[in-house]
Amino acid sequence: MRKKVVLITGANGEVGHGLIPHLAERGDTLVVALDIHPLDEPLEPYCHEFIQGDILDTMLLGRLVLQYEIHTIYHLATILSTRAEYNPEAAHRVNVEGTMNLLRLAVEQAQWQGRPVRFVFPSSIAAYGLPDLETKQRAGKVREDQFCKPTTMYGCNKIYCEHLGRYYAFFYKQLAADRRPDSVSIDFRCLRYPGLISADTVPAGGTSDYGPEMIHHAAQGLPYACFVRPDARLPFMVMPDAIKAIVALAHAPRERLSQVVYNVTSFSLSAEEILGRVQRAFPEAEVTFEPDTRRQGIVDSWPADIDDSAARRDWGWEPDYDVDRAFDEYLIPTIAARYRTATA
Ligand code: AKB
Repeated sequence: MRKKVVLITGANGEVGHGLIPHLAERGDTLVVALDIHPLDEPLEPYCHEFIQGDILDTMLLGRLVLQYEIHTIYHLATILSTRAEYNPEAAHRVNVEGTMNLLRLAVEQAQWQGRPVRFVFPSSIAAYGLPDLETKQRAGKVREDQFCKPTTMYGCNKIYCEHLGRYYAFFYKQLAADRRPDSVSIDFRCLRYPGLISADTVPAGGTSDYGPEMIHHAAQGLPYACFVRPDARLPFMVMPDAIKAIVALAHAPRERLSQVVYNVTSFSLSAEEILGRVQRAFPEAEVTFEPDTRRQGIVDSWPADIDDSAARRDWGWEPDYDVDRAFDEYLIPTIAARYRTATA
């Protein structure tokens, strides 16, 4: 008998670090984790199996299917926005072809199992592309269907994969002779994250990274040159809420979901406002603003805030952390303790 499992790709990334312990501790599922990099040791006890490998390796994915009955996939593996600009074609391979491989695996699994396989996909505010700063300032909270003209390879990949998920869920091989209207497919669910900030990990290769980097540098007593202007504004969310959101969407009753893609957010802050909060906690913090016009351009094309009312209405989304609680009860104490322990 093949074991029933949840598959998590990109398991060693920031979201994986929060999601794996959370799912394992729920106790109702076995986690199989996949990442191109080795898994950090503290995550090992939470995984039924860790496989080091590439989502582009179709042989490896084929072996997985032989071994396990996968009922849910959290497809977290991705190359983030800044890194993707250095090698857009490689990013396309991982972000799009990798996602296609997993969608195909999910459809095959669903057909074998005779029931839909849940496919949970984190998209991002990078899926948006606002034409200029003035529009960004005027736009306010942006809905899922507005300004979807991304300027980055990562953003293009994300929005295309949102559409691919919808295609695989509802229209896959729609002209095949043996396709019946009730044929089993995937249950694709997607959320658009804002910039994420974790107390436990530092992101790599993103463009919203100045937020977490500023806090982590200050807590270690390291100088930080912020690569955006003080007035650069993005929506953010702390990692416990990111985990809460993805798990809540994954478990929401199917009949409650009126759309495929949902915005989720917690608070919106400018870089200067982040610095204010950092300086209150770490008065010695040495932060300068040295905007990189090209990375700044990407931030300027992303919305200052997003409208998550559909997620609130359909599946009861509500963040636990507003900006005060995020900094005062989660980020500052956890990050400060982390580096105190590291230097003790
Ligand atoms: C990035 O900056 O690339 C990510 C994102 C906003 O999706 N953090």
